[in-house]
Amino acid sequence: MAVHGNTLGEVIENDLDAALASEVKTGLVQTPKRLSSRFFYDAEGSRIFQEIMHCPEYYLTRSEYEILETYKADLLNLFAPDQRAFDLVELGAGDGLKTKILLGFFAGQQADFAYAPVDISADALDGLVVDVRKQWPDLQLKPQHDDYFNSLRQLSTESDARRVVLFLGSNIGNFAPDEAVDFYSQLHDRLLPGDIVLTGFDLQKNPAVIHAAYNDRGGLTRDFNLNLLRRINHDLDATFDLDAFDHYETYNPETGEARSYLVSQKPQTVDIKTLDMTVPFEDGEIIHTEISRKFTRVQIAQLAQRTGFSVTGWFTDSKGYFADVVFVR
Ligand code: AVJ
Repeated sequence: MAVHGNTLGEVIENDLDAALASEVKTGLVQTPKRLSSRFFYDAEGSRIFQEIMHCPEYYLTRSEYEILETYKADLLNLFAPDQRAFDLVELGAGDGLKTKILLGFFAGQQADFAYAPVDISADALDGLVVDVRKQWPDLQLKPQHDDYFNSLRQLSTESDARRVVLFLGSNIGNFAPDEAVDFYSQLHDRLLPGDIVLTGFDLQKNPAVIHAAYNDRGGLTRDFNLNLLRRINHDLDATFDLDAFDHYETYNPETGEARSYLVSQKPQTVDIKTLDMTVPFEDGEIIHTEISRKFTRVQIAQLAQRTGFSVTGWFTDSKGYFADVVFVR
């Protein structure tokens, strides 16, 4: 990993490029074809996601914003009942819009904490760092450009500070059920007794409300999904015709899974020049790109129990759409 003449940031960037190449190489020869949603977040993808968070159908952000605003004092009491120092590690921080509610309140209460945002998007992370430095110049800031699993390995248990891990925004919804169990098990291994994980879970509700959130009339979710093809064109010198694919969304209320697909609008072939690959598509053929899982209260309690955590706080918005849940190691 010690590559001379490269900054750490560039090395990680190259790892992520290599990861996209291997995802395309394996995902587009499978049946059905698939590409992981973790590759949505280049600069343009992060920008479109910020627009989604403001769109009328995407209730998740507003629900969680309400929860954090309403319960920020209760959360601080859970994180630092004894005024002890804590490290606030945020996985998938993005633009940190919601977290800033907590940062502002905690700073105002003179809480003794450092903020360590982690994100796979360098652009989102850079923006967040500039912003936080400007608003709270005295706040200790330890940004990390990485994916969730790598960042877990970096979770330091060297200092006496309690670790509080934030995993907000229903990012957990992108995991398959066994991946979620694996993720919390790994967190359990890395943390010490008394450490905390605060997770934002989108709850199962009227299926029409959920379906609309991923099929907005303004077409933002469509642009977000199609941006993955634009990114592959750009990063891997490919020839996807963005007008020849469309966005398709399903929500299955029996499984709690919203699924996003890209659908080929005609028989066509796409060249991926960097990988020396030609990919054929039939008319109507799909690429599966994302799962956004919705949870029941029972599933959340079981997830905690199976991975060795106790649930010590449970906060929901006034509509009961979303829950921010406190797990203690
Ligand atoms: C950022 C993963 C929480 O699944 O709701 C938004 C991403 N996808 N619209 C979600 C997303 C389509 C979002 N997460």
